[in-house]
Amino acid sequence: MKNNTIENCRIIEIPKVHDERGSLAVIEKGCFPFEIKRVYYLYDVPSDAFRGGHAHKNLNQLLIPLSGSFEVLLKDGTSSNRVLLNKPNKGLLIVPGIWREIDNFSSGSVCLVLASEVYDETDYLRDFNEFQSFKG
Ligand code: T46
Repeated sequence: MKNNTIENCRIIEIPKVHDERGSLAVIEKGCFPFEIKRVYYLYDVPSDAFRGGHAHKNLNQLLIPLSGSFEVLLKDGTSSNRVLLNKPNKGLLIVPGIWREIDNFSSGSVCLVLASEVYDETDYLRDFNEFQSFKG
């Protein structure tokens, strides 16, 4: 977990069915490499808001821009990468041991998060120095 790098984070395309009535995206077992234990979502986010600013020790997550767009800055202690999420059928897999900062929310955006574990505050690294020590 602590050895994960930003290379282990990737965009996952969610299968969709499109016809003249619109699109239907399907998330089911096997779509991505963890079982879902929790689902939450960010909404009514002001465009100048800054979310995240932490890492998780053991949590896998898939962030999906259900509506609108936002950006995710990923850091592994050595490298960083900024990812724009703006397609509701393209989610960002964030593996454990990766610092993330989320900003540039468009008006009305909704960020759906599928998570591999239930909420546990002790899983958070909310201080960047603590994160760097964790990464060794
Ligand atoms: C992440 C981004 C996308 C709960 O009580 N239960 C929960 O499941 C979560 C996620 C949070 N909380 C409480 C903890 C805080 O008192 O809600 C408050 C806000 O949480 P936080 O500051 O962690 O929110 P974000 O938006 O900065 O980060 C959250 C996730 O924590 C994080 O893993 O990647 O959404």
